[in-house]
Amino acid sequence: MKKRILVTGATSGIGRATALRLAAPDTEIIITGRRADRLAALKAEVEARGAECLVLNFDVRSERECIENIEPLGRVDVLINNAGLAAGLEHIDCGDSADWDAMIDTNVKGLLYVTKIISHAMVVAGKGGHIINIGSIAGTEPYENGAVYCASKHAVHAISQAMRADLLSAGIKVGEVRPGMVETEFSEVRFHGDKERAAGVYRGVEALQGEDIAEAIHWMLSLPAHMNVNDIVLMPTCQAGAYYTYRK
Ligand code: NDP
Ligand code: 8X3
Repeated sequence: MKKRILVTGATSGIGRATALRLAAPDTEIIITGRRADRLAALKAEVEARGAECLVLNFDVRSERECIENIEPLGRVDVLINNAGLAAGLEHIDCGDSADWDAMIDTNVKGLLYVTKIISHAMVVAGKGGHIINIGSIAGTEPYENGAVYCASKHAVHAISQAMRADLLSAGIKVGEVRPGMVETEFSEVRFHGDKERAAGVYRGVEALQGEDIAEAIHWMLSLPAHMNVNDIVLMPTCQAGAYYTYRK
């Protein structure tokens, strides 16, 4: 039986790289996101690696859409909770509540909606499973201008630890990957499409790439049944924390 792996937010960056890294003849990769054209193109790439591929085009902020798309799947062996964003970078007194809603609704509530459906199916099936949440160094290091993004990733960190305990007796592994700077569309999204400002984030540094995070996820999934990686923090060599980046 093929291993069924669902990756949220597979249209770009870390999610896209992960879907491709995990694609193999013994897997079925379920790719999700809002941009249907990107999903269609990725499906062809995943299938070229010998995997089966199913596309689910929905918005994780809608619990109804999550239920309609995910519940009919039945068994899923691996869930990569990756869909997420930062929106805006300003002091709390100047923050935009639409940005706050987008981050909380996606990074926290969307992750919860997807996780509830899949973990419930895993518990009922009684065959274990593996869930990996993409957190961030922002999940333990709150930084200036990032109150709500950091709060959302603190929530992911707390949820990851609590759900590991909740799902322990069902033999479901729960891990978290907490990256530092990864060069994806993340900054372009954060700055509402301002490509030049986004490029500035990665100027003078060799940031991580989505493929680097995918490699860590592949390793976590490859370990024997009795081994679980709870938490992994990955940064580029030029970064030592949210406040410490060496630029050339
Ligand atoms: P990208 O912007 O490149 O990718 C984000 C992905 O999330 C896209 O596929 C996007 O798909 C999806 N997504 C966003 N909102 C929704 C939504 N409402 N419903 C469904 N899918 C959604 O960024 P990254 O790859 O960098 O980000 C992936 C994860 O990694 C995020 O959780 C982010 O917080 C985290 N992270 C990123 C870091 C970085 O430096 N880049 C560092 C630490 C953590 P679509 O728009 O098509 O719906
Ligand atoms: C993304 C990395 O440093 O912008 O989670 O919080 S950072």
